[in-house]
Amino acid sequence: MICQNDATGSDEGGSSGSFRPVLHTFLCAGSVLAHRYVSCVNGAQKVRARAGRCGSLLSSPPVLRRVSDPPSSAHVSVRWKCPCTPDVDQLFGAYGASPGPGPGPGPGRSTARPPAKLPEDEPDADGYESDDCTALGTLDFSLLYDQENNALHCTISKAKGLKPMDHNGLADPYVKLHLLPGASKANKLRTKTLRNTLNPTWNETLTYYGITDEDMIRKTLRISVCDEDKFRHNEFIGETRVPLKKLKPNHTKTFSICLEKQLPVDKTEDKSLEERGRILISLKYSSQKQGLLVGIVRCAHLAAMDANGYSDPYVKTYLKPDVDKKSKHKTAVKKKTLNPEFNEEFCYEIKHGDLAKKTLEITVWDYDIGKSNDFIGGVVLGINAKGERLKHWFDCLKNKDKRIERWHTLTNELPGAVLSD
Ligand SMILES: [Ca+2]
Ligand SMILES: [Ca+2]
Ligand SMILES: [Ca+2]
Repeated sequence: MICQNDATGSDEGGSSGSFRPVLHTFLCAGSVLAHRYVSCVNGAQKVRARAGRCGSLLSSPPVLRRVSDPPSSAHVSVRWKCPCTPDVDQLFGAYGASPGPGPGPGPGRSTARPPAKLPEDEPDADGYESDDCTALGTLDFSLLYDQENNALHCTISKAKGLKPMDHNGLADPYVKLHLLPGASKANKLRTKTLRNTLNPTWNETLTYYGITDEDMIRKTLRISVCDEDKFRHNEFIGETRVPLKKLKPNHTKTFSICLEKQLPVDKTEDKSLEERGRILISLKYSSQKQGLLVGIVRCAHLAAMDANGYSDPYVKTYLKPDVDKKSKHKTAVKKKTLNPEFNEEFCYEIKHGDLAKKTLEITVWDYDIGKSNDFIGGVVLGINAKGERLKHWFDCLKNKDKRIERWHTLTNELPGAVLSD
């Protein structure tokens, strides 16, 4: 059967037939997801063809926009509703963690215009409930999720009345942050140490980059205060935990809490997939180049794979299935860093209609001299992926010639991947 997608053809010409190969493929595979995808794309194509001078509106369907985004001039008063939106919502709603807008409320979703008078610095009502309050001390901090830049800013202000940990009746406190669940090394940030005090003032902001809306629903920030010791192990003083779903996007929340004893690690934590850091990937299907442009922008908080506490990261990409073994691309190696910037882009020449069947596999490695390189982590984008990974792939397929950049979590395992360098 030959159903070639006419790559150079205009949108008007036979748009209803242009996706038949994809439809055929997926119907054969019995994939409901794919069927929805195809009907969605077809629908969007038809509308685009009919749209005439409204084309600019349609080139960025609102399904891609966060509701909290400030309206651009093209979106001032018209909220164009893609006929496929219900399908898209249904598709992604199944994964429960879609950051995209849609009907109905959902966790991590903000309103288009937040109420004008939200209290900016409302102390956490849950504070001061613990019996350990007087024993371990209190901690003041504030958290801000910057949704647009995928950053979680944690400002550690001060502690008061910390438990004495040293012979001189004082302590040398610092604050440690962990994102749970996650690999400890890749997720750990800390303040400086302040010497000989039980009432330290840090006023230090620690930032996690590459935080997604999915993280904000799923993750908990663990904040612990420790005493630094020169000649023995540092000692734990107390901690607190903040489920990130308690935070509203783009809204600073101030906490004043009593430190608690070390809380047992949640047994329900999924240990099978360990987090190894974050990667910022851009995708664009270029109709001019007839190919998928994969941008490896940068990584953040990578796991350390060398004895010096760093890695020498580089990134490899494959577009699978890779029958000709020609799909491998590699970035340059960045020496001794856990936050490398790559800014490299690879082009996979492929017809748009064939792309839906493919899977993009991205792995991050630590380059080592004299032995085989260490696998740091990876991520797979495709129609069989879930959550943000599926949504990114889907948005790329649906929006030709639009560069879409998203953060993804790297994990220590890839489904079905053969990990060899
Ligand atoms: Ca000490
Ligand atoms: Ca190594
Ligand atoms: Ca190395």
